[in-house]
Amino acid sequence: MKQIILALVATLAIAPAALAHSKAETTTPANESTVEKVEVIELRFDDPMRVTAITLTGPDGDVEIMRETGLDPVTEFRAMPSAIMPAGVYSVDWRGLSADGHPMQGTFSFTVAD
Ligand SMILES: [Cu+2]
Repeated sequence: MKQIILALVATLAIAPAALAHSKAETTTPANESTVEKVEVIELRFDDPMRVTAITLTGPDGDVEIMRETGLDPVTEFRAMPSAIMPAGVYSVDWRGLSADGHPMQGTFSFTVAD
């Protein structure tokens, strides 16, 4: 029994190395960009990502966003701000599970112009 467990542990330890974890390739708005307004927030991944949490923080604190993408792994995640976003600097923080099972997180920021 102990040998079986050790073999299983070895398999689990090696398997993720064969697959690279997914990462965010590009976002909308683009990182460090300045935009007139924000109609959609998109994250594009090189491999499917299950986005488990996402927050949008602006000059007045957290902005509520509505997910269009559910909890399925996707290469393109979409959400919409639920209110007009006043001018200022915003950041998006997300967490997710990569296709290889690794927990991932990322952040990007942009400016909404006056
Ligand atoms: Cu990984």
